[in-house]
Amino acid sequence: MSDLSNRHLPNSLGFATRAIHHGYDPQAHLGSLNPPVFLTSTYAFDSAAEGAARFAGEAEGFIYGRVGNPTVAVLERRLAELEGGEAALATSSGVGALTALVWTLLASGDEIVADQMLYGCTFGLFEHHLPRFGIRVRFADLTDPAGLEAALSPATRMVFTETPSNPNMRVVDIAAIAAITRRAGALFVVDNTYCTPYLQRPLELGADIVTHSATKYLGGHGDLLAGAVVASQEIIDRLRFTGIKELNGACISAFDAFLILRGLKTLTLRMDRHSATAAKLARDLEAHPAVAAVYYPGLDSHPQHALAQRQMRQMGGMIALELKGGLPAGRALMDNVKIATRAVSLGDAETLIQHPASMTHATYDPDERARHGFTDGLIRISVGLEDYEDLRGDLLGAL
Ligand code: 4LM
Repeated sequence: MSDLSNRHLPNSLGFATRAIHHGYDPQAHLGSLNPPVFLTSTYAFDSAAEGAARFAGEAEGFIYGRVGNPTVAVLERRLAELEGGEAALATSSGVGALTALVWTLLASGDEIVADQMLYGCTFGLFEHHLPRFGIRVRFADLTDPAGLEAALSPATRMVFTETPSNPNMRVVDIAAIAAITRRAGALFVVDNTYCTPYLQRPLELGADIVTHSATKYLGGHGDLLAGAVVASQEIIDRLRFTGIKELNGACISAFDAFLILRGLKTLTLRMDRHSATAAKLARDLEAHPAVAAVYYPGLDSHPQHALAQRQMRQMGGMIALELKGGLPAGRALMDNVKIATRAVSLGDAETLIQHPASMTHATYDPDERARHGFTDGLIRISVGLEDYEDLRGDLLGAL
């Protein structure tokens, strides 16, 4: 979908400038600095013939809200630009983006190879539900490219990873996995939720498709649910006109698209601050005698520290840790904090603390947790935008 308000900026401009301006021209909208929120479900056609031409893809113009909206189109242009992709599709949630992807691009008999550690509901979709539709998911340790080689089969159509992985912060070498996936003739999908395009651009490293939960850092304020896919125009057209239009209907509201555009204006500032505070807190936590391990790619102790430094602009705002006292100590930490908020989700201004095994990743049963490699004692922190000294005092005091 396109409209006439597109503003083409020279791509020599920096990330923050493009995050604020790309894809919207105020002069095309009565000078309105911010994109208008088009609260409409449908669009009037000039004539019967013109409506038919829009449906046939022979004339430009919006048709119906499930497949496009001018406010949403600004967001889609901006996300495509920031990820370095041809086109983008915004969706009603991150899970809506994933189901649009698998239901549009895969069929019964196809296989996915996925990294062994995924967000709980992505894992649930892949392990517990896709087999009902004849799609098999083989899990592999994609931090080792040999793990991918071993899991590929002639039926592999898609390779899927998060990096860093939710919740335990493993880092996957995007360029290495992309090269193997391409040789296998499959599509490589990277869920870039934890990094955002400011910290990591998977398409530039050879991935075919990027997905997001825009609920998190892209929106940035914990006040909406949304998702996105960035890929070639051909793939995005299929997702829009089949995936969203006929399969899952997971279209985003114009108002939520507006809120994400507002969030994007401060994305670089927020990610700089999330990353700087998390880097300091990770070191503080690692030095504390009650802490058994801290998983943060910026730490020298992280197994993929060097890779993360090559692949990511900064190390992001997510930390996972295990305490020497295991789960009871983790629960006590969660109960003792006063500034950090006990809540799932991530990427908000507020620091959020939660227990993956019983919350975001409760979709893994105990055997699955053991097989997929994360422990009952793991605690996850989404470092917010509060003052570092206050967060340090809160977390170390609670320990
Ligand atoms: C959470 N995460 O971890 P929606 N991809 C990744 C995610 O972390 C999530 C989604 C997709 C959490 C939610 C409660 C890497 C979600 C799914 O929640 O459907 O927008 O995104 O705390």
